Amino acid sequence: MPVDLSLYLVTDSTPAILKGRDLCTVVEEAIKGGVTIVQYRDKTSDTGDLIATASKLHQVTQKYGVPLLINDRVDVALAVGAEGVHLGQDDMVFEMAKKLLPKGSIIGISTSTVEEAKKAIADGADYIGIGAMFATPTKTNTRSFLGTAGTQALLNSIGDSSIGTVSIGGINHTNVQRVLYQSKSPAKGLDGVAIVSAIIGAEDPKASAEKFVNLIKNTPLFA
Ligand code: TZP
Ligand code: MG
Repeated sequence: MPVDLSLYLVTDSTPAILKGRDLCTVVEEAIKGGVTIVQYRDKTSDTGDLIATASKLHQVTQKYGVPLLINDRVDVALAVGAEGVHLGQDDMVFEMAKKLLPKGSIIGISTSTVEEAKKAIADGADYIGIGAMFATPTKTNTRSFLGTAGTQALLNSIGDSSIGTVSIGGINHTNVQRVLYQSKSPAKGLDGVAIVSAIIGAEDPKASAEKFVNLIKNTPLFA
């Protein structure tokens, strides 16, 4: 069964976003609100802490049957038995990750160009994260902002590939329908949106996720 990418939560542990709250509690609330997949992304913790947090998160996600992916770190995914990984262009190459992870693991790749997207498809990735959609304080080393037109152009180049697609970067309640609707290309639409601060940083992560679910469901032509 293909993975449900429709409301893809990416975590953030920085104080500006998490605001001293417990990450596992925030993620559990978000799942109760309708998040369909979770990526643990933590650019600062050391390996021991990454494994400890990933393991706790996995207990939460497993309770709800939601896949947990680990950003950057195949070793951490293996250590906690996560459902897969999300890899950027500078991380472990796809072939190596595929070889190391158990059969059936989910591998997603960050892409911001047509070439990167085509390579991910040729490799056999499960999905691509396309970004950044808009400028965002959550990730400041972004190479380019695609906007809906750039995202649509990239989707156009994908043709009839069955690879999953999610847009990431600066997506919130106000723009999510525009992102899904305006990015739709004749070749391919987006399968979902990846959100960090608009859910993790929300005062009520469950209510925020619920609102996203409703907006996504009611976006014209989003199937
Ligand atoms: N990759 C591209 S933009 C981004 C990542 C991880 C951060 C998106 O965060 P937010 O808070 O949803 O704008
Ligand atoms: Mg990375």
